Order: sequence, then structure tokens, then C-alpha cells
Amino acid sequence: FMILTLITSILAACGTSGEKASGGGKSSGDARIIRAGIGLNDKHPQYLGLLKFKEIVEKETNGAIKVETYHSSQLGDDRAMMEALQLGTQQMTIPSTAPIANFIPEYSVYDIPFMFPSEEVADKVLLESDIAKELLEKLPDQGMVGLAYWENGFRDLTNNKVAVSNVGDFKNLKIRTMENQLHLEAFKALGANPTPMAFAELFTAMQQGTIDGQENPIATIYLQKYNEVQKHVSLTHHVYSPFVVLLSKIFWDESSKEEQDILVKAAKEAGDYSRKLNREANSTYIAELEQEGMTVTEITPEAREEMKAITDPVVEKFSDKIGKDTIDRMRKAVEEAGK
Ligand code: TF8
Repeated sequence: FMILTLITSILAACGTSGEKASGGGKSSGDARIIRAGIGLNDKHPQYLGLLKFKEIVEKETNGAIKVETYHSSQLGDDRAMMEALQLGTQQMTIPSTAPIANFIPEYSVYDIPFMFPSEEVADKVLLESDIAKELLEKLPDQGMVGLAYWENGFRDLTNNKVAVSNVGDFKNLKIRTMENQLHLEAFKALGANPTPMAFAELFTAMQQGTIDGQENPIATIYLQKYNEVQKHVSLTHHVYSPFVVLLSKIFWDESSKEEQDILVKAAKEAGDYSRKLNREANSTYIAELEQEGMTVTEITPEAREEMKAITDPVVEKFSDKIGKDTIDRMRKAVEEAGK
């Protein structure tokens, strides 16, 4: 009986029909599987973009690659999912760049407050500049391949204490930030009391009052129903967050050149689709949040300048960690894109 149990468990580990599961994702029948996990829920343009990616890849590979999609942190938080890509137990995730900075410090160049002045400039830099491309090329050393930049968006502040309209209002606000040192330090400099926390724990923390607020793009604030647990939103637009479509390098290396080209092309097309959805609905989401009872506060250019003046020294402190050259080249690309 013992021998039979042992054989059964070995077969199970290798996949039902007993074939050796490819490192890049268990195979069912003859298809290779991409297990794709994200943190946001199934209403968010990020998930709709992932469904578009799935549609294109399954069609273009005639089903040789199948994509299984898991939303709402079902497969874990950003860090856990990136570690699963390194191990090959998961094949895709699409985090903000901020958590990636824990693996590749240069990614914190995207955490620099007010780096991108507009979505148009962000698109040109992310989709066309050498520096953005070179940052993707640093991922394979960490066991991940960056297929494309998608849009999380300009981050805005919500909280339960005060309608923040200028720097003084941040004082002592318990703000959740992503697990990213620059974000933490920037909010500390603004006078807040920041706490790093995985995205999946955020809603409950606001509901229980263990934090006063958080910062995320409007689409996330609306689609994750933060209006149910937050009173105020301020359109600070303090950081533009890109997403990066990450694929496990194990799966990539096991894919043919033709499949690799399909994966990159699908990620780019799905990114354009997702970005468009993200932007189309923004003004509707803001109006709906106001109807749901949230106060919506614009931030004046002077107040934004004051926030920038306070956070600039924090950026200076991180310049060695990020790399002065990376910062300079990103700023140049932004300047070029703005012309
Ligand atoms: C955050 C980020 C997240 C994304 C997502 C979980 O606040 O903006 O929305 O990283 O992948 O944690």
C-alpha cells in the first residue's frame, strides 16, 4: 500500500498524465499554462486588460498557451507573486513599479513625486524612451521578463480625517503606503505618519480605522469601493504609477521565439486597451465618488509646488540608491517628451 501511495503522489506531482510538468507552468493536455495573478479586482481595467491578453495569446498560439486569470490577490500580494515568478510556480503578475523597487532599486525612479507632468508625457516616456526600456531589461537578472508597461495611473490621496488641500493637512495622518522606502519617506517628510502595507490588507485596515487613509489612482479608489470606508479624496496626483507586465523567466526561456513575440505583442495591445479604459472612466468615477458622499478636493498648483519642495530632499537622499544617471536620463526623457 505504501509503495502504491508513493507512486500516486509522484505521479500527481508530475501532472495527471504523468508527464513531467514543464518548469514554466503545469501542462493540461498539450497546452502550457500561464497562471496570471493580480491584486486588483475583476472590475478594474487591469483585469480587463489581462482578459484581453488572454484572448490574444490563446488565439495567436492556437491554444498552445492558455492563460488562467486570478484577481483580488487570490495568489498573494505583489511581493509574494513576484517571488512565485522567480520560482516558476506562477507565470505572470502585473504590479506597480513601486514593489519592483525592492528587487531592482532603480525602479524607484518611478516613485519620484511629480516626475510625470501628464499622461501624454508618461506614455511617450514609458512606451518610447531608452531609459524605460533599459529598466525592463534589468528584470531577467531577477528571474522575470518585463513584457510591457501598463497604466496604474496618477495617485490621489483619500482619508477619513480632513479634506486635504495643502501640505499642513497631512500632519499626523496615518497613511498606508506601498511597501516602498521612497513613498514612506516622502509621506513622512510631508508630516504624515505612513505605514507600509500589502494592497490586500488595505480595505480592512481603513474599515477598522487602523489607518486614516491611503493613496491610489481614482479607478482603484472607485472600483475597490473605498468610498465605503473613506470620506475625503484629494486630487494630489503626487506620483504617476506604471504597472509592469511580468512573466516568469522560466516560462519565457521555455517558449519559442514566435511565442515570445506573441506574448510581447499581446501585452502591448492589451496595455493600450487597458490604458484607454482607465482614462475614459476617470471623470465619471470622480463624479460618482462625489455622489456617494465623498468630498473631492482639487490641489492648487502652489500647494503642489509646496509638496514638491518638501519631497525633493527625499529624492536627493535616494539618488545614490536609484542612480544619479538613471534619474538624470529619466528627467531628460520627460523633458524631451514634453516638447
Ligand atoms: C498599491 C498598488 C496596487 C498595485 C496592484 C496591487 O497601492 O497601486 O494597486 O500594485 O498590483 O499597492
